[in-house]
Amino acid sequence: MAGVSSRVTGPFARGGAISVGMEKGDETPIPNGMVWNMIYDETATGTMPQIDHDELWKRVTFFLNELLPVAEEAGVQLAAHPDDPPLPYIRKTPRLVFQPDLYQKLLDVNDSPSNKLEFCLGSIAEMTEGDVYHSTEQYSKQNKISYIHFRNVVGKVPKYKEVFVDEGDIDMVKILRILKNNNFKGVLIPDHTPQMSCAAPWHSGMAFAMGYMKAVLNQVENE
Ligand SMILES: [Mn+2]
Repeated sequence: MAGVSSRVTGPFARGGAISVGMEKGDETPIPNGMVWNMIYDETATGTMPQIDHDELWKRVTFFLNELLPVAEEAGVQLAAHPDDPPLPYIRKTPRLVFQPDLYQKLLDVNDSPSNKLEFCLGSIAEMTEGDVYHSTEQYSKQNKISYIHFRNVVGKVPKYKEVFVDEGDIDMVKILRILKNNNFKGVLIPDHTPQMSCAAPWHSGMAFAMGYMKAVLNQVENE
């Protein structure tokens, strides 16, 4: 559980708006007594034992096979976010979905209708392989996208920057057209945003993203 790692903050978005990015991976091992950047045991010593990708996939397979029947019965969807940042290892721990095709591997573990994706456009665009439009087509066509993190970035790991939704590498309108074409009925949310220079830096960034989303949705719905 490497948590959020390897991030840098700076004036990376339009107008020098403060945002986050990545310059290089973090190779320091995770200390025992820590999970998701939180220390739960201050007396712990040493670092977490290392496992490989095979062991990670064995564990997630067990987890999904146990939980999915219960989720299905309860009408709940389990939606997997890709790794952020999408690198094979962070802090000496293996990562699960750091290339677009690994999403297919995750879906193929169990064909339950509750086994779905939290499709983060930013993280997918940061991946070194594949293509965000192809992935959107591939996974929306299978009706496996539960909801979408509708955000934009410039660059790929290990060097990228998060930017405003309308200034990154991804053509967001093209994404919406693919979703419309595949009859996507899930949810879009803004996810991260650069911060604006005002009393509510994050919230105004989110408001901008929401307004942009409403506008492009209207445009594509009326095409
Ligand atoms: Mn996300």
